[in-house]
Amino acid sequence: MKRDVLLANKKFAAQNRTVFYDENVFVINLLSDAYSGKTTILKRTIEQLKDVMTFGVIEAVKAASTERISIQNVQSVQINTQGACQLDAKMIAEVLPHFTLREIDMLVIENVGTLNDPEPFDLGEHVNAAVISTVESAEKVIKHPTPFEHADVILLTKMDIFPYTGFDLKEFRENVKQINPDAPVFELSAQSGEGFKRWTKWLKESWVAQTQVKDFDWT
Ligand SMILES: Nc1nc2c(ncn2[C@@H]2O[C@H](COP(=O)(O)OP(=O)(O)OP(=O)(O)O)[C@@H](O)[C@H]2O)c(=O)[nH]1
Ligand SMILES: [Mg+2]
Repeated sequence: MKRDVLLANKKFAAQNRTVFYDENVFVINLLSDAYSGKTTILKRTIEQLKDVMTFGVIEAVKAASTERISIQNVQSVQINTQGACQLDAKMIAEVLPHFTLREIDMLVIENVGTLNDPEPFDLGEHVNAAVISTVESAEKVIKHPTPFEHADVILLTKMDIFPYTGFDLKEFRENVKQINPDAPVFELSAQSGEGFKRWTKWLKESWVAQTQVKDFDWT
């Protein structure tokens, strides 16, 4: 059963990857527990890079009543997973026709789900970003390692309140090194903007490396 689900997902993920390649869209998948700070990171990232590239957003929610993301000049679509804890590649494939993809450089997918979940489904994305905030526990990285093990990049957010939350930064850094030593880690505050210069630079470089961006102005 599980194998069938994974096989079906693989087919749609490959299909999505082909679409992203053909349309030259760079895709990032944000994964975290509820309220970690995905939407706030997404908005600040777009704000910071909007003069350099164009964005699209897929926002996954578990309930129909959730307010939609609205960012000026950004195409966005909301997916209601009807309670499902994570997006799968078919859900993404179904909404792609709602976008004018050739006008989008970077598509940001805000996933739903908890970090307790099994291995995240491949959606056809280029970058998997696991997000954790300083309101959570540094232990989570080893207690619920799957999303961190599979991450291409790890974002620790809400650094502005880190002095008050008791979050053990040293333990977090050690745990990340143990679980996924190759993943770049960015310590951010989506509220103050701390760390965003480095994070958006990394994102731009990944975009350039993985798509056919031409005449890119590095200034
Ligand atoms: N202090 C502080 N608060 C933040 C930061 N980022 C987000 N928040 C707050 O944390 C709460 C959750 O942020 P969201 O960005 O909505 O988190 P989310 O992961 O998108 O939440 P869901 O989509 O509901 O799972 C909000 O009240 C934000 O204002 C940050 O960097 N610092
Ligand atoms: Mg959100």
